[in-house]
Amino acid sequence: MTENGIGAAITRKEDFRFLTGQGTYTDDIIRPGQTYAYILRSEHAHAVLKGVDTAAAKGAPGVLAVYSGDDWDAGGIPCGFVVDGGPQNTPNRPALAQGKVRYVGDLVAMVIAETIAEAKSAAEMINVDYDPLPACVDTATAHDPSAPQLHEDAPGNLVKDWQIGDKDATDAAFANAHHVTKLSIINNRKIPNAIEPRCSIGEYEAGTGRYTLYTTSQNPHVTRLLLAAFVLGIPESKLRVVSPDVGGGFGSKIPHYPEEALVTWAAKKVGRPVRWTAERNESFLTDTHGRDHVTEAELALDADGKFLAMRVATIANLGAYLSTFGMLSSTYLYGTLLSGQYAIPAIHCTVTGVFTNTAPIDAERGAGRPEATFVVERLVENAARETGISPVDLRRRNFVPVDAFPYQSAVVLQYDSGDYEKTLDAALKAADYDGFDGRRAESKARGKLRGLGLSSFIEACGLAPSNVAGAIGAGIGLYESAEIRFAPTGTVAVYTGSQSHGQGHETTFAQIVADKLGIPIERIEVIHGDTDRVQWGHGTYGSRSLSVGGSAIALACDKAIEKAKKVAAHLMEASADDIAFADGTFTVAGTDKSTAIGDVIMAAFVPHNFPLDEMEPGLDQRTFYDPKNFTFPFGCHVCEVEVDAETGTVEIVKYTAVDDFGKLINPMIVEGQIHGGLVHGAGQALYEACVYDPESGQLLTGSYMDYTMPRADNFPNFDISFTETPCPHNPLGAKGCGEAGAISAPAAIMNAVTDALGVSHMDMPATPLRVWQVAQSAAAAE
Ligand code: MCN
Repeated sequence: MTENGIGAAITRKEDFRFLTGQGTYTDDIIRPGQTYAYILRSEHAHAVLKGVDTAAAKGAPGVLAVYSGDDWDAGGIPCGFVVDGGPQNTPNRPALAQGKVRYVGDLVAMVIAETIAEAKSAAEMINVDYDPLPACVDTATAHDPSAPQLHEDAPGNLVKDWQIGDKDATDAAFANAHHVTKLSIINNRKIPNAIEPRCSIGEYEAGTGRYTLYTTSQNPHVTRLLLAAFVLGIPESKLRVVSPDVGGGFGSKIPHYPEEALVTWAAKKVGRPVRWTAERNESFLTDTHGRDHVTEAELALDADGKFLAMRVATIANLGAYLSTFGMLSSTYLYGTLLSGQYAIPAIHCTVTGVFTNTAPIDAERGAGRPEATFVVERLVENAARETGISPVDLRRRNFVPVDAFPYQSAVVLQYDSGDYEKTLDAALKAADYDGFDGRRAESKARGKLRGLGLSSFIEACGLAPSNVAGAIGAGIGLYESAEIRFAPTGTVAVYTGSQSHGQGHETTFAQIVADKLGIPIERIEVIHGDTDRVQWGHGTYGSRSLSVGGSAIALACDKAIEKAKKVAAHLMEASADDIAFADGTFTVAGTDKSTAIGDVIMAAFVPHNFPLDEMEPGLDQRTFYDPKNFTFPFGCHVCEVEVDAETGTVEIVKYTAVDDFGKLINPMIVEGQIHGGLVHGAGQALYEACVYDPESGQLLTGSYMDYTMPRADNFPNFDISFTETPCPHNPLGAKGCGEAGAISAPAAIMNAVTDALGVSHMDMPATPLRVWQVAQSAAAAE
């Protein structure tokens, strides 16, 4: 193995600049002549916008321009995903509200001034005439005829009624079931809370007619496409989008936001760069939120505990406007995952997508798959408790067997590879499952309730085969690109269409190249995030960067090796067919001739005596890799909690995760991703709740005083290990890992909490107040 190549747990190359404060985030970029934008936002959840008087603000000191919806003359902010190609209600969304505001934080006016203080002061002089309307914030009732209506062209606040699976087969299976387990589930709305707030700087160069947008994006090319083609109506070549270092996103930096359009549009109008940086309260109010489902779910079993069918009906809150990929998480990334690790012959799922007077919803770490896993794993756990079959046995009885792969589920997906018993067995052993009764008794002796919960999860990641993306309604294909460029002295630049925002791509992608080419990792640079420098790419989400983007890099390396073999053959006066390559050295079969890759690279740049009619100079290569299928990582997580029934506090005392991501490129980075994902999922299960006032539609949890984020001292050391079942269809054999923790943890934790409390269900987050109430009721019922 090449030193620091695939499999090496090396520290991250990018961390030196991050840890020494030398990263370049969007807000660090200073442009000559820059101006500052402040966005005046709606204080009402729902109101008619009768007038926006900007006259006084326009005359305020330092002010260069003030715009309201009346001034917005560009296109609406587009939605990039129309489920199944339509029909879908997708009302127009101007960058500044016109006629109505639809959530607290909706954009009403933009002030541009010499300083941010002047912009803010001037915004106070804007007189907005609102006629408040009743707000609709409740997911469960948004579709009721009596609910306040948000959009004229979306009757009943309906985005779309969607379904998947075979209804008749499912109903028939339920009719013959021996036992049916039912659950009503609220999957709580989350606010992603990336550490770096959103920031966008727009710039216009009159001489060339070119715009530049510096922005906090997970997918700069997608932003360029949407902004150029749909909003500004300019050729894509007239817009450069740069996303430098990005400080976390968790999905919230996927969408194309109105603020990005506004600063770019306004830069031409004011003739100077315009910058906008979100304050933390704006992040709470206006970053896209995640989850927010209300679900009725049922699982049908026969007398032997075999699953017969699953029936799920979900209302999914999409917020006030459709965000770029709004409906994707609630439909295809949700309904198709409802088979979990199990062979379930019939599944039927309906999803009713609704508008409400809340911030738009889009992908949030896991995006649909945590919601699906929660439904499946809570149903399975409860079915075990109700039938008296142990949760372990019930899972074993229903797992997709190891010889059934590729496995065609009842909801479209074909699982690539898996060995579910293996992760279950490993997790039970690592968690000392057999010793749990003893630990529970010991907790009881101390007056504490101890519970254990399992989650055997699956996810579909590595988004996505382009033909599937197209078939379900995405406006783009989802291949990924890589270009590998050499310099004469043997350094390598790797241009990737994905966009790291904390995942460590500069390290892991360089490891792939080091491994493939036998070049030291210090001589490899990974470049992303600039549409002028990098070929078209789709960015980072859906844990796709390694399995799709990394595969593209591996294939580009293979192409470069093929070309280099010809150069090496020329240098060593041999036939290219006789050249072998390993660990950075080309050899001629059957001889002791060899030449190092560094010499071959140099020779490719100095083709003094190349047979030019047979071989071009240079080694650079580009690949567009379109995966054949998603990858299907899986695992088994075991959580143990201790509950104090007196105070309602829940402590995670033991967390064991055995995951399978196929081949690991950097086990240390993968562990870090698991840590982050688990904490993300634990946040949803125990701490984080985004709450809007049901009457006024005000966000009640709009600051860290009200919205509880998990902290390091909430957790024990996680026990993390891996099994390795390679992905059979990508060149690395690797599956994605970035979301797994967030997908699995909520179910494992809530299975443990309900086990401790001896109740069949409680809603997330299991806050002390809720747990205390449930514990009191449970005690009273005894
Ligand atoms: N990796 C590996 N071996 C594997 C799989 C992955 O070494 N078998 C490495 C990859 O090379 C990469 C990292 O692990 O360095 C994550 O890879 P992958 O699973 O492909 O996920 P992405 O890079 O596409 O990241 C997206 C995913 C998502 S969808 C969210 S949301 C998320 C996340 O990753 N948001 C994050 N992790 C985050 N981490 C940070 N710090 N900040 C965020 O906002």
